[in-house]
Amino acid sequence: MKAWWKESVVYQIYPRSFMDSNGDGIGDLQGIISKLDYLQSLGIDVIWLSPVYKSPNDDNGYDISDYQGIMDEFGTMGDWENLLEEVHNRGMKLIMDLVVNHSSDEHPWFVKARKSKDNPYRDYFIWRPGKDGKEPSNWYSNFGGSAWEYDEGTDEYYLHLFSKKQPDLNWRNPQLREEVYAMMRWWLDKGIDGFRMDVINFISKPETFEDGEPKPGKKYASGSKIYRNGPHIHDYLQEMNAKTLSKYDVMTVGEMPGVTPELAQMYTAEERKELNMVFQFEHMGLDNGPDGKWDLKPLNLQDLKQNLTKWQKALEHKGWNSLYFNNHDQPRSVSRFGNDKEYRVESAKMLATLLHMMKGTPYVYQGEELGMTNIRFNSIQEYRDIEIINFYREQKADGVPEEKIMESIYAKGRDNSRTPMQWDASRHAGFTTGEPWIGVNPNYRDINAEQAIADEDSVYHYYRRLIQLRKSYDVIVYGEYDLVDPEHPEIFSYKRTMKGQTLLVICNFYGKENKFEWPNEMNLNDARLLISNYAEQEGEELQRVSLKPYEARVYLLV
Ligand code: TEU
Ligand code: CA
Repeated sequence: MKAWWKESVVYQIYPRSFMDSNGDGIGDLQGIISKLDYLQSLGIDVIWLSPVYKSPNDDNGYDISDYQGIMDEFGTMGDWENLLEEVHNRGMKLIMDLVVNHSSDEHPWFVKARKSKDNPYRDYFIWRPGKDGKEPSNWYSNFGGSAWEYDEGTDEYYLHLFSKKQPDLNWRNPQLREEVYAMMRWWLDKGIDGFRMDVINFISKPETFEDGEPKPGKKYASGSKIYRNGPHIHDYLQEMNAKTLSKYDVMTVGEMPGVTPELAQMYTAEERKELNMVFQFEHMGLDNGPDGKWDLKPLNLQDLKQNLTKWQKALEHKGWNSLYFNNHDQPRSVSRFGNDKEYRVESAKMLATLLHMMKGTPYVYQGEELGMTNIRFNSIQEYRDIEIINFYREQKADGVPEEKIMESIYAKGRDNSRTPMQWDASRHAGFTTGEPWIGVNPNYRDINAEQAIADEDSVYHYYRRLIQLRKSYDVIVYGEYDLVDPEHPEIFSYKRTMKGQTLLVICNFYGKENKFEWPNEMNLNDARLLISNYAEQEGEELQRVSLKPYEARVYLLV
């Protein structure tokens, strides 16, 4: 079925780092408004706003203390209404981040819940007595330490899968669910166009909490097998859909670490009425070693080809994919999968081609369209992310050498994507007139929006053209996907087909020349080059093309 959200390109804004309008060093809503023309020129259709709600900022707004109020640092509800209106005036849409696996411990619900065991709000959260004087289970939190925090006042522990300032909400409680749905309707009635749902496949918890198996030498274990895609997850999502989403023409994307293609089919199948699409994480884990994200391992292209192809095929006729290489939790893709030194522009364009020609809704994370790169701060003091800081502390305590810890942080730390957006070559990249809350990447004099707009060959203009292509050719949105030349060790090639039209995408994933054999079944005489990151060569033999470092080409055959 056709749908506007299948034909859209989404742009993610991390408000704290996007644009500061008042010189306090923190991005804000008026700052975003001042850059809407920029986003419109880029051609994007939907803006996803990371959380702007009231928050003590233990996790930069992913710890919410008032779901219906705007964070003071970002502006007022008036500013937000202004933003929505200005987005709509430009023919774009706005989706909000819905963070309801947990709230902040400063949310009034939790403040009341911890008062006493018989407080009416107690059951909005997950409380358990200790087991033999210890935590109710040996689960670790995603940000380090135990997932349980002892509350002295009531002599029980509460569950927090993230920081201890992010207590998990108890979705078994129907009243809590109704409160969440009412809050969602309140935003939907204000005219927003949908939600991105934070770790939404974590909301269904078990009744009893069983210990996990700790890795050798470790005290705590993962509980993720139990809390991911938990027992009532589909019931909750269907209930949510019936009580909120179904009444509006909106889009939804559920963030789902640990989702499999089979489960994603269930979450996104139209007739099941749960979500439109999910963010899966398998391709983000292909460069993880056995000890998880900080354990560095080079990406094997075969793994990426197989994995993305598996997802493309699994959701081809059931459900829908979201396409992303970047977000506010991931390192910059040009540094991670491309080459941010000799071939920054070429490899950023290649990665964009690879992603945007696949079947699904593409997501662009702020600065990705400029080819922004990872950051290497000199000392841990300059980092801001709670996950990085906790990881550093734990590793230090375990006696891991500083250098090794920093290598992991340089490669995978979330602050890589959170340095301020690089607008121009002026002080602090034009992000703020004050002192930025986190350091600007020193390469802003060369990599910035002003420079990119002035240069027809920039990564920015390439994204603009990719986005325009999606608007011009239905085959890019709806065509079937098939991998081409699966065995090629250095080239990722695939085709898209629909109603006699074929699109051939060829991406050289490496910084050296590589040969590509034109597929026999495709008539190369009919091939027209739609886009490439290198100039087209007159009279070139297509039968066996030689691709330059990180070269990407898209042909249309009719
Ligand atoms: O992230 C969920 C998640 O599991 C990861 O991506 C996580 O952030 C971690 O970095 C993996 O190493 C979501 C948000 O996107 C993230 O910013 C929040 O910190 C987290 O939920 C808690 O709300
Ligand atoms: Ca500000």
